[in-house]
Amino acid sequence: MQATMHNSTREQYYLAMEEKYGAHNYHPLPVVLERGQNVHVWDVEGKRYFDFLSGYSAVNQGHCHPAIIAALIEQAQQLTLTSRAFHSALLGEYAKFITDYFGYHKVLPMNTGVEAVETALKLCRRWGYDVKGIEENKAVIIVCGGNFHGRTSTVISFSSDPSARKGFGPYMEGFKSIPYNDLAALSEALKDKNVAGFLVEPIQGEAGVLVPDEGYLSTAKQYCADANVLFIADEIQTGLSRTGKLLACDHENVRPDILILGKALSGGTLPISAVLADDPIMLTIRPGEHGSTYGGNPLACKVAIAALTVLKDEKMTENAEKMGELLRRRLAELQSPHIKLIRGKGLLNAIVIQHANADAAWDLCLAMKENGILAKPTHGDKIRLAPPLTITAEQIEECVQLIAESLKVLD
Ligand code: IF1
Repeated sequence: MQATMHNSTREQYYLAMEEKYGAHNYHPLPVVLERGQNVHVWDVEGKRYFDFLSGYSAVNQGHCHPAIIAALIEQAQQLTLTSRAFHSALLGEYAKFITDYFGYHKVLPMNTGVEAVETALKLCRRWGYDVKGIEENKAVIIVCGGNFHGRTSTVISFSSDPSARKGFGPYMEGFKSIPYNDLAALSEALKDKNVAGFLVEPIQGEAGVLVPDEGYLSTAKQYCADANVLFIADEIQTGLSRTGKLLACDHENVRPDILILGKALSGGTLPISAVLADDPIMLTIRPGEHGSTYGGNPLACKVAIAALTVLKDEKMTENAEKMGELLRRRLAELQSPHIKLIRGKGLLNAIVIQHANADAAWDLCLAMKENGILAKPTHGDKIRLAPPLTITAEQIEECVQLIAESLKVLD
């Protein structure tokens, strides 16, 4: 059992209630939060923390961004849900806004990220049959080892992580897994004429912020085009300015055939996701063939417009680029014997811990919590460092000092 620090009575009260009445499907850091504002969150004892997880990149705009909350409140008092049985004034406005914003013909609005991934897979298969001419039920979609695309039964079917898929079979067919960042493996897999698409994270988040080689995405896109295969980018975590470009694919000027967005599309207020594609792909799904109760609801439309607007108006992409450079540089200057690697793009970064103790990353996160900065390990020895994109240089400097102080716990 990993060590947890002393809990206060209020904290103990909330932890016990969650333990007793909530499913045990997570192992959170022992901290109970009750307020968030910009780069900070506060626990039930009123202690303030820098949030270096940002809701796994759902809070790029900072907690409770005033313009996003204002849009949420205004629309919540007007009309929240019509279902798609009827039209709403907001959906057309939002569809035009987001397709102009990213440069695609059409958008299919969904809610959670994994629903958008599932939607993209269905679109890809349908295109494979109706346009590419693949024999019915024979479509294959290439995925990468180390992927994380969500937790539905289909999506975990092609996960390479035993903890995500074990005991949830039988699994969905029609997926071929290849090593990430391996163009030879992609080229080989694309020889199969039944391949309809290639689903890839431009940077693998959960795997520990794995940044592929320069040129990987652009060459992969070219290979897919040559093989008449759809390049599907899952930008749920890497998109929306997180990596210092509007989309991580923009680092290589790659335009995905299908673009998947989620998380920060709502600025961390409610689940909003989207699939963007051009007509030859999007129109293969016809009325009544796909949807969801909340997909494209007026509240989500209004909030998403506000969330996308502030990214641009407040130059969060540029800030992510600059602050990410500063963060990685300052971390390197620590020359800590406990940090094996520092990697990332923009403000999607991770440090890889090297230490005899297998719980070192967890212990470091506990020490960081005590020092007022929240982060959590991924896959044991990696700690994701991903603050909101509104963070300032002074705050980066302060946080690096807090991390330096915390690293002493590993001495
Ligand atoms: C958890 C991970 C991150 C995602 C990408 C799709 C989805 C996600 C690239 C699905 C979601 C979340 C899920 C959340 C923790 C977090 C996560 F650790 F699980 F893997 F960020 F890396 N594509 N990622 O990152 O989106 O359906 O959740 O809205 O499940 O614990 P969702």
